[in-house]
Amino acid sequence: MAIERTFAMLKPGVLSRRIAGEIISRIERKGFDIIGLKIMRITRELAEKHYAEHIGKPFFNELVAYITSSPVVAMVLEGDQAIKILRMMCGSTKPEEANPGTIRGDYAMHTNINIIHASDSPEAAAREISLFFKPEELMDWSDGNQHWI
Ligand code: FUP
Repeated sequence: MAIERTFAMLKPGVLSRRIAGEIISRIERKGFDIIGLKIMRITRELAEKHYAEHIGKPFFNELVAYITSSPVVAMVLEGDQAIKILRMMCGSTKPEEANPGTIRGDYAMHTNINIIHASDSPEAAAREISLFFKPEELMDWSDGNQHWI
């Protein structure tokens, strides 16, 4: 087993569409432990840090405007190979390439509002978790169910 933590974010629009519960439910059913969860409004400063790799790209300003436009749901998820498995569940960045059954494949039509973010590497996960959560906001819990998941 390779227990990992990953960062996930339900982007602006998800709360307004009343689908946050459905998406979180998929994540829970898969078997992730939710160890951090909060609703927050992203500041421009945080958006620029989170998406630093995209600074200078043609879509960057629009991306920052979108991600700061209304509240998001930020999460830290734990599980065996959590980073890779959550990325698989999200599907491709472009909704037209995301398979049905993935979150983007089922709930998104446009790349610029593709509804969910998930860390793409252990380095990104560590960086993003520390950007969005204080250590005391994370809850390490175990219910003995790991045997069945
Ligand atoms: P992902 O890791 O799947 O979120 O994809 P990227 O890091 O490549 O992109 C981050 C976000 O930038 C995407 F979720 C949506 C946005 N984006 C665009 O708006 N246009 C693009 O051409 C590429 C990405």
